[in-house]
Amino acid sequence: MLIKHSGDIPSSEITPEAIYNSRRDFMRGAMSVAALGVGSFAAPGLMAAPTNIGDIEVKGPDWLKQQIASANANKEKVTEALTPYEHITGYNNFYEYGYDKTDPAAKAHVLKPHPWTVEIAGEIARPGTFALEDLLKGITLEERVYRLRCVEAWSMVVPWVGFSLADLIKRVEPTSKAKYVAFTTLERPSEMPGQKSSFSTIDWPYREGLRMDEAMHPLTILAVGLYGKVLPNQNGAPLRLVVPWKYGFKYIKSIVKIEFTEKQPKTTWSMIAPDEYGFYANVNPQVSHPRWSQAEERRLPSGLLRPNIVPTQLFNGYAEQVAHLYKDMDLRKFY
Ligand SMILES: Nc1nc2c(c(=O)[nH]1)N[C@H]1C(S)=C(S)[C@@H](COP(=O)(O)O)O[C@H]1N2
Ligand SMILES: [Mo]
Repeated sequence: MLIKHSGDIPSSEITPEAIYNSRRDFMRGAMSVAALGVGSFAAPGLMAAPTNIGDIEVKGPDWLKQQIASANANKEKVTEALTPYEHITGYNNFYEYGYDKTDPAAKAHVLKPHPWTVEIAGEIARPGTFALEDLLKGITLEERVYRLRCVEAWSMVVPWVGFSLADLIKRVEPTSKAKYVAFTTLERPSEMPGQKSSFSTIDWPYREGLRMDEAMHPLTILAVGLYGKVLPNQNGAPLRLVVPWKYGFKYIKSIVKIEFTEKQPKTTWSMIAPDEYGFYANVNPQVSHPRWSQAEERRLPSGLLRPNIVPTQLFNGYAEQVAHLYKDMDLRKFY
Protein backbone atom coordinates (compact mmCIF):
# COMPACT_ATOMS: atom_id res chain seq x y z
CA MET A 1 0.00 0.00 0.00
CA LEU A 2 1.05 3.53 -0.72
CA ILE A 3 -0.40 4.79 2.47
CA LYS A 4 1.16 5.35 5.84
CA HIS A 5 -0.29 2.88 8.32
CA SER A 6 -1.61 4.14 11.60
CA GLY A 7 -1.12 0.56 12.77
CA ASP A 8 2.63 1.14 13.00
CA ILE A 9 2.00 2.51 16.47
CA PRO A 10 1.64 -0.36 18.93
CA SER A 11 -1.96 0.15 19.97
CA SER A 12 -1.30 -1.20 23.46
CA GLU A 13 0.78 1.88 24.11
CA ILE A 14 -1.70 4.51 23.12
CA THR A 15 -5.19 5.55 24.09
CA PRO A 16 -8.22 4.96 21.84
CA GLU A 17 -8.28 8.70 21.26
CA ALA A 18 -4.77 8.59 19.85
CA ILE A 19 -5.71 5.65 17.63
CA TYR A 20 -8.62 7.59 16.18
CA ASN A 21 -6.60 10.74 15.80
CA SER A 22 -3.81 8.95 13.98
CA ARG A 23 -6.53 7.14 12.07
CA ARG A 24 -7.93 10.49 11.07
CA ASP A 25 -4.56 11.52 9.65
CA PHE A 26 -4.41 8.18 7.91
CA MET A 27 -7.78 8.73 6.30
CA ARG A 28 -6.87 12.23 5.19
CA GLY A 29 -3.82 10.72 3.55
CA ALA A 30 -5.91 8.00 2.02
CA MET A 31 -8.42 10.42 0.62
CA SER A 32 -5.84 12.73 -0.88
CA VAL A 33 -4.31 9.73 -2.63
CA ALA A 34 -7.78 8.78 -3.84
CA ALA A 35 -8.38 12.32 -5.04
CA LEU A 36 -5.30 12.07 -7.21
CA GLY A 37 -6.85 9.04 -8.79
CA VAL A 38 -4.13 6.70 -7.56
CA GLY A 39 -6.16 4.65 -5.12
CA SER A 40 -9.55 3.10 -5.33
CA PHE A 41 -11.28 2.93 -2.01
CA ALA A 42 -14.83 2.48 -3.02
CA ALA A 43 -17.23 -0.13 -2.09
CA PRO A 44 -20.09 1.11 -4.28
CA GLY A 45 -22.00 4.03 -2.91
CA LEU A 46 -19.53 4.99 -0.22
CA MET A 47 -18.64 8.49 0.80
CA ALA A 48 -16.30 10.84 -0.94
CA ALA A 49 -15.19 13.03 1.95
CA PRO A 50 -12.97 12.10 4.87
CA THR A 51 -14.69 11.52 8.16
CA ASN A 52 -13.64 13.15 11.33
CA ILE A 53 -14.34 10.39 13.83
CA GLY A 54 -14.86 12.97 16.55
CA ASP A 55 -17.79 14.44 14.59
CA ILE A 56 -19.67 11.17 14.17
CA GLU A 57 -22.83 10.99 16.24
CA VAL A 58 -24.51 7.62 16.59
CA LYS A 59 -27.84 7.69 18.40
CA GLY A 60 -28.03 5.89 21.70
CA PRO A 61 -28.95 6.39 25.35
CA ASP A 62 -26.67 8.53 27.52
CA TRP A 63 -25.79 5.69 29.89
CA LEU A 64 -24.42 3.67 26.97
CA LYS A 65 -22.50 6.61 25.50
CA GLN A 66 -20.92 7.26 28.89
CA GLN A 67 -20.00 3.63 29.37
CA ILE A 68 -18.45 3.46 25.91
CA ALA A 69 -16.57 6.71 26.48
CA SER A 70 -14.93 5.23 29.58
CA ALA A 71 -13.94 1.95 27.92
CA ASN A 72 -10.45 0.67 28.68
CA ALA A 73 -7.87 0.99 25.95
CA ASN A 74 -7.19 -1.80 23.56
CA LYS A 75 -5.58 -4.98 24.90
CA GLU A 76 -5.27 -6.95 21.66
CA LYS A 77 -2.49 -5.68 19.47
CA VAL A 78 -3.03 -5.59 15.74
CA THR A 79 -0.29 -4.13 13.59
CA GLU A 80 -2.46 -3.62 10.51
CA ALA A 81 -4.25 -0.38 9.70
CA LEU A 82 -7.80 -0.01 10.96
CA THR A 83 -10.46 -0.23 8.26
CA PRO A 84 -12.02 3.22 7.79
CA TYR A 85 -15.31 3.85 9.60
CA GLU A 86 -17.16 4.33 6.32
CA HIS A 87 -16.30 0.86 5.16
CA ILE A 88 -17.09 -0.86 8.44
CA THR A 89 -20.48 0.85 8.54
CA GLY A 90 -21.21 0.97 4.80
CA TYR A 91 -20.28 -2.52 3.58
CA ASN A 92 -22.28 -5.01 5.64
CA ASN A 93 -23.90 -8.41 5.72
CA PHE A 94 -27.21 -8.24 7.58
CA TYR A 95 -29.78 -10.13 5.56
CA GLU A 96 -32.63 -8.89 7.75
CA TYR A 97 -32.22 -5.69 5.70
CA GLY A 98 -31.55 -7.23 2.27
CA TYR A 99 -28.81 -9.04 0.37
CA ASP A 100 -26.77 -6.12 -0.92
CA LYS A 101 -23.77 -4.89 1.01
CA THR A 102 -25.27 -1.39 1.04
CA ASP A 103 -28.79 -2.42 2.17
CA PRO A 104 -28.07 -2.47 5.92
CA ALA A 105 -26.63 1.07 5.95
CA ALA A 106 -29.58 2.29 3.86
CA LYS A 107 -32.36 0.54 5.76
CA ALA A 108 -31.32 -0.32 9.32
CA HIS A 109 -32.06 3.16 10.72
CA VAL A 110 -35.70 2.05 11.07
CA LEU A 111 -34.80 -0.34 13.90
CA LYS A 112 -35.19 0.95 17.45
CA PRO A 113 -32.43 -0.72 19.46
CA HIS A 114 -33.37 1.00 22.74
CA PRO A 115 -34.90 -0.03 25.00
CA TRP A 116 -33.71 -3.62 24.46
CA THR A 117 -34.02 -6.80 26.47
CA VAL A 118 -32.11 -10.07 26.26
CA GLU A 119 -33.57 -13.36 27.44
CA ILE A 120 -31.00 -15.64 29.03
CA ALA A 121 -32.28 -19.18 29.38
CA GLY A 122 -31.53 -22.89 29.45
CA GLU A 123 -28.98 -24.74 31.55
CA ILE A 124 -28.19 -21.98 34.06
CA ALA A 125 -29.02 -21.23 37.70
CA ARG A 126 -30.07 -17.63 37.04
CA PRO A 127 -32.30 -17.38 33.97
CA GLY A 128 -34.25 -14.23 33.19
CA THR A 129 -35.05 -11.43 30.79
CA PHE A 130 -32.73 -8.51 31.34
CA ALA A 131 -32.74 -4.92 30.18
CA LEU A 132 -29.52 -4.22 28.28
CA GLU A 133 -28.71 -1.49 30.77
CA ASP A 134 -28.88 -4.00 33.65
CA LEU A 135 -26.79 -6.54 31.75
CA LEU A 136 -24.06 -3.92 31.36
CA LYS A 137 -24.18 -2.67 34.96
CA GLY A 138 -20.85 -3.12 36.65
CA ILE A 139 -19.17 -4.15 33.42
CA THR A 140 -16.12 -2.22 32.26
CA LEU A 141 -16.10 -2.05 28.50
CA GLU A 142 -12.89 -2.56 26.58
CA GLU A 143 -11.69 -1.70 23.15
CA ARG A 144 -10.53 -4.70 21.12
CA VAL A 145 -9.01 -4.29 17.69
CA TYR A 146 -9.63 -7.50 15.78
CA ARG A 147 -9.48 -8.75 12.23
CA LEU A 148 -12.88 -9.84 10.84
CA ARG A 149 -12.73 -12.40 8.01
CA CYS A 150 -15.97 -13.06 6.12
CA VAL A 151 -16.43 -16.48 4.52
CA GLU A 152 -16.88 -14.57 1.21
CA ALA A 153 -13.13 -13.78 1.35
CA TRP A 154 -13.14 -10.11 2.32
CA SER A 155 -11.85 -8.80 5.64
CA MET A 156 -11.56 -5.73 7.81
CA VAL A 157 -9.77 -4.56 10.95
CA VAL A 158 -12.33 -3.29 13.45
CA PRO A 159 -11.88 -1.41 16.75
CA TRP A 160 -14.79 -2.94 18.67
CA VAL A 161 -15.96 -1.78 22.07
CA GLY A 162 -17.39 -4.60 24.13
CA PHE A 163 -16.92 -7.01 26.99
CA SER A 164 -15.89 -10.56 27.54
CA LEU A 165 -18.78 -12.99 26.98
CA ALA A 166 -17.23 -15.10 29.77
CA ASP A 167 -18.04 -12.33 32.29
CA LEU A 168 -21.72 -12.58 31.45
CA ILE A 169 -21.71 -16.38 31.42
CA LYS A 170 -20.17 -16.57 34.89
CA ARG A 171 -22.88 -14.30 36.26
CA VAL A 172 -25.73 -16.56 35.12
CA GLU A 173 -24.07 -19.69 36.59
CA PRO A 174 -24.21 -22.44 33.95
CA THR A 175 -25.05 -25.96 35.14
CA SER A 176 -22.88 -28.97 34.28
CA LYS A 177 -25.27 -29.71 31.40
CA ALA A 178 -24.41 -26.45 29.61
CA LYS A 179 -22.24 -27.60 26.69
CA TYR A 180 -23.20 -25.01 24.06
CA VAL A 181 -24.48 -21.45 23.86
CA ALA A 182 -27.18 -20.61 21.30
CA PHE A 183 -27.85 -17.04 20.18
CA THR A 184 -30.91 -15.61 18.43
CA THR A 185 -31.36 -12.32 16.54
CA LEU A 186 -34.44 -10.14 16.82
CA GLU A 187 -37.36 -11.10 14.58
CA ARG A 188 -39.32 -7.94 13.84
CA PRO A 189 -40.41 -7.76 10.20
CA SER A 190 -41.93 -4.29 10.71
CA GLU A 191 -38.39 -2.94 11.23
CA MET A 192 -36.46 -5.59 9.28
CA PRO A 193 -37.70 -5.58 5.69
CA GLY A 194 -35.57 -8.59 4.68
CA GLN A 195 -37.66 -10.75 7.00
CA LYS A 196 -40.73 -9.93 4.90
CA SER A 197 -39.12 -10.75 1.59
CA SER A 198 -40.60 -13.77 -0.13
CA PHE A 199 -37.21 -14.36 -1.82
CA SER A 200 -35.58 -15.07 1.49
CA THR A 201 -34.12 -18.55 1.95
CA ILE A 202 -33.49 -17.88 5.62
CA ASP A 203 -35.73 -19.40 8.26
CA TRP A 204 -35.95 -16.38 10.60
CA PRO A 205 -34.81 -15.54 13.18
CA TYR A 206 -31.07 -15.74 12.43
CA ARG A 207 -29.39 -18.18 14.82
CA GLU A 208 -25.83 -18.95 15.81
CA GLY A 209 -24.00 -20.95 18.44
CA LEU A 210 -20.69 -21.70 20.12
CA ARG A 211 -19.29 -24.55 22.11
CA MET A 212 -19.00 -23.59 25.78
CA ASP A 213 -15.18 -23.41 25.75
CA GLU A 214 -15.32 -21.15 22.67
CA ALA A 215 -17.88 -18.92 24.37
CA MET A 216 -15.69 -18.71 27.51
CA HIS A 217 -12.52 -17.95 25.55
CA PRO A 218 -11.05 -14.54 26.46
CA LEU A 219 -11.03 -13.41 22.81
CA THR A 220 -14.83 -13.84 22.52
CA ILE A 221 -16.72 -10.62 23.18
CA LEU A 222 -20.15 -9.09 22.93
CA ALA A 223 -19.77 -5.74 21.19
CA VAL A 224 -21.86 -2.63 21.89
CA GLY A 225 -19.71 -0.11 20.04
CA LEU A 226 -17.06 0.52 17.43
CA TYR A 227 -14.55 3.32 16.92
CA GLY A 228 -15.45 4.57 20.39
CA LYS A 229 -19.08 5.16 19.32
CA VAL A 230 -22.36 3.39 19.93
CA LEU A 231 -22.69 0.40 17.57
CA PRO A 232 -24.60 1.50 14.45
CA ASN A 233 -27.76 -0.48 13.62
CA GLN A 234 -26.22 -1.94 10.45
CA ASN A 235 -23.44 -3.48 12.55
CA GLY A 236 -25.87 -5.24 14.87
CA ALA A 237 -27.01 -2.76 17.51
CA PRO A 238 -27.34 -2.87 20.34
CA LEU A 239 -25.47 -6.14 21.04
CA ARG A 240 -23.60 -8.51 18.71
CA LEU A 241 -21.21 -11.38 19.03
CA VAL A 242 -17.55 -11.14 17.94
CA VAL A 243 -15.46 -14.33 17.65
CA PRO A 244 -12.35 -13.21 15.79
CA TRP A 245 -10.93 -16.62 14.80
CA LYS A 246 -14.19 -17.63 13.06
CA TYR A 247 -15.83 -16.56 9.81
CA GLY A 248 -18.02 -13.47 10.08
CA PHE A 249 -21.32 -15.33 9.86
CA LYS A 250 -20.76 -16.51 13.44
CA TYR A 251 -20.84 -12.85 14.62
CA ILE A 252 -24.60 -12.81 15.16
CA LYS A 253 -26.16 -9.34 15.34
CA SER A 254 -28.94 -7.68 17.38
CA ILE A 255 -29.11 -10.51 19.90
CA VAL A 256 -32.36 -11.01 21.85
CA LYS A 257 -31.79 -14.47 23.29
CA ILE A 258 -28.86 -16.42 24.73
CA GLU A 259 -29.64 -20.03 25.61
CA PHE A 260 -27.39 -22.62 27.24
CA THR A 261 -27.93 -26.10 25.82
CA GLU A 262 -26.72 -29.64 26.17
CA LYS A 263 -26.91 -30.35 22.42
CA GLN A 264 -25.22 -28.49 19.58
CA PRO A 265 -27.72 -25.83 18.47
CA LYS A 266 -28.95 -25.32 14.92
CA THR A 267 -27.31 -22.40 13.16
CA THR A 268 -28.67 -20.40 10.24
CA TRP A 269 -26.05 -20.93 7.53
CA SER A 270 -25.40 -24.58 8.32
CA MET A 271 -29.16 -25.17 8.02
CA ILE A 272 -29.29 -23.49 4.60
CA ALA A 273 -26.16 -25.11 3.12
CA PRO A 274 -24.60 -27.69 5.45
CA ASP A 275 -21.95 -28.68 2.87
CA GLU A 276 -20.73 -25.10 2.61
CA TYR A 277 -21.06 -23.67 6.11
CA GLY A 278 -20.31 -25.65 9.24
CA PHE A 279 -20.98 -25.13 12.91
CA TYR A 280 -17.32 -24.42 13.69
CA ALA A 281 -16.53 -22.01 10.83
CA ASN A 282 -12.95 -21.54 11.97
CA VAL A 283 -10.98 -19.42 9.50
CA ASN A 284 -8.72 -21.82 7.61
CA PRO A 285 -6.80 -21.02 4.41
CA GLN A 286 -6.33 -24.74 3.71
CA VAL A 287 -9.97 -25.74 3.75
CA SER A 288 -11.63 -24.31 0.64
CA HIS A 289 -15.26 -23.39 0.42
CA PRO A 290 -16.78 -25.78 -2.17
CA ARG A 291 -17.13 -22.84 -4.59
CA TRP A 292 -13.96 -20.79 -3.88
CA SER A 293 -10.55 -20.85 -2.24
CA GLN A 294 -10.09 -19.48 1.27
CA ALA A 295 -6.32 -19.00 0.85
CA GLU A 296 -6.52 -15.21 0.41
CA GLU A 297 -8.79 -12.33 1.29
CA ARG A 298 -9.60 -8.83 0.09
CA ARG A 299 -8.73 -6.49 2.93
CA LEU A 300 -11.06 -3.50 2.89
CA PRO A 301 -10.70 -0.84 1.62
CA SER A 302 -10.49 -2.82 -1.58
CA GLY A 303 -11.21 -1.60 -5.08
CA LEU A 304 -10.78 -2.73 -8.64
CA LEU A 305 -7.49 -0.91 -9.08
CA ARG A 306 -6.22 -1.76 -5.64
CA PRO A 307 -7.81 -5.00 -4.53
CA ASN A 308 -5.48 -5.22 -1.53
CA ILE A 309 -5.24 -9.01 -1.38
CA VAL A 310 -3.61 -10.49 1.72
CA PRO A 311 -3.02 -14.12 2.67
CA THR A 312 -5.57 -15.65 5.02
CA GLN A 313 -4.14 -16.95 8.28
CA LEU A 314 -5.10 -20.10 10.15
CA PHE A 315 -7.66 -19.16 12.81
CA ASN A 316 -7.51 -15.66 11.33
CA GLY A 317 -4.13 -15.10 12.98
CA TYR A 318 -5.27 -16.15 16.45
CA ALA A 319 -3.89 -19.72 16.33
CA GLU A 320 -1.60 -19.18 19.29
CA GLN A 321 -4.59 -18.38 21.49
CA VAL A 322 -7.17 -20.85 20.16
CA ALA A 323 -5.56 -23.83 18.37
CA HIS A 324 -5.63 -25.88 21.60
CA LEU A 325 -9.44 -25.83 21.54
CA TYR A 326 -9.36 -28.03 18.44
CA LYS A 327 -6.24 -30.12 18.99
CA ASP A 328 -7.96 -33.49 18.57
CA MET A 329 -10.29 -32.44 15.78
CA ASP A 330 -10.03 -32.92 12.04
CA LEU A 331 -10.46 -29.36 10.80
CA ARG A 332 -11.55 -30.63 7.36
CA LYS A 333 -14.39 -32.59 8.88
CA PHE A 334 -15.40 -30.01 11.46
CA TYR A 335 -15.33 -26.96 9.17
N1 LIG B 1 -28.57 -11.42 12.38
C1 LIG B 1 -27.58 -11.46 11.48
N2 LIG B 1 -26.29 -11.47 11.91
C2 LIG B 1 -25.27 -11.51 11.01
C3 LIG B 1 -25.53 -11.58 9.62
C4 LIG B 1 -26.90 -11.55 9.20
O1 LIG B 1 -27.21 -11.57 7.99
N3 LIG B 1 -27.88 -11.47 10.14
N4 LIG B 1 -24.47 -11.66 8.73
C5 LIG B 1 -23.21 -12.20 9.26
C6 LIG B 1 -22.10 -12.11 8.32
S1 LIG B 1 -22.12 -13.17 6.99
C7 LIG B 1 -21.03 -11.29 8.55
S2 LIG B 1 -19.66 -11.32 7.53
C8 LIG B 1 -21.04 -10.31 9.64
C9 LIG B 1 -20.81 -8.93 9.09
O2 LIG B 1 -20.71 -7.98 10.11
P1 LIG B 1 -20.56 -6.44 9.73
O3 LIG B 1 -21.67 -6.09 8.76
O4 LIG B 1 -20.65 -5.71 11.01
O5 LIG B 1 -19.22 -6.33 9.06
O6 LIG B 1 -22.26 -10.32 10.37
C10 LIG B 1 -22.83 -11.59 10.60
N5 LIG B 1 -23.98 -11.48 11.47
MO1 LIG C 1 -19.98 -13.20 6.18
